Amino acid sequence: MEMLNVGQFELVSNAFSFAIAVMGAATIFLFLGRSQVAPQYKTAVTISGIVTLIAFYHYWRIFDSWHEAFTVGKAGLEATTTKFNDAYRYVDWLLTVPLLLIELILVMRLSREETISKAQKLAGAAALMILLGYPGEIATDVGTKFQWWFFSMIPFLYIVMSLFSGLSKAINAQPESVRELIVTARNLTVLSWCFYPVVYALYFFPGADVGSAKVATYVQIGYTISDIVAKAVFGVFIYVVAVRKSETNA
Ligand code: RET
Repeated sequence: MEMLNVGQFELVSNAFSFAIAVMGAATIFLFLGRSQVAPQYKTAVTISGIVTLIAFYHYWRIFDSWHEAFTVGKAGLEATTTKFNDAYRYVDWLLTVPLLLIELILVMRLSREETISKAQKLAGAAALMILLGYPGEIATDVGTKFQWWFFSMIPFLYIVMSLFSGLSKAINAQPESVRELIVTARNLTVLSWCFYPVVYALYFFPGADVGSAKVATYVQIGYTISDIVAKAVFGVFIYVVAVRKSETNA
């Protein structure tokens, strides 16, 4: 791989550090906010807090791994013998992505059977999507990257389609005062999730080769911004939905 320059190294390092702060703060906010919502929404808010807590831990590890992989020498950035560990990110997603979907379903208060069946299908597809993406993330040639991207897109599109078609019935059954919020939560989920396959695909753009330091920098920053939106911003949003639903007794 082409060596990053010091500026790129520091930019990514600062993005990771920012993510640690956001995830930590969101965790505290969500755990404290639990007391503000009706009992039937406490689980959804707790899950939000657990998602940001898991991310807080992983960003800490990612930050450390980044600093172990490079040192700033007199002549610029140097690679150490330790490789940056991309697996922290994928382990994080493997845990948090199914949880985020369950959270979205829980806040809708569907029947028990519907909750279980939707949660199983969506969480299973989400886990499959992450597992299929990993071999491509660590691959060093575009062909292999593309192949796993394609495989991973299948469960991804299944999830997006289920969120739009399968859940629309459930959404229409929501009390009017919160329907719009739930639709926004669903849209925020889909929108924030769409960034991930695009960030991954930056390597496929014409002129961007797999070894490029610039693309590697964009990918790390792209995933970090996406994670902040998908976990912390989304978590706070779910909290707002829960507060609103608690007020209207829905
Ligand atoms: C990968 C591989 C390439 C194809 C696709 C991907 C999708 C990743 C997604 C990740 C979502 C993560 C979230 C984390 C927040 O906690 C794995 C990059 C489709 C959608 C929401």
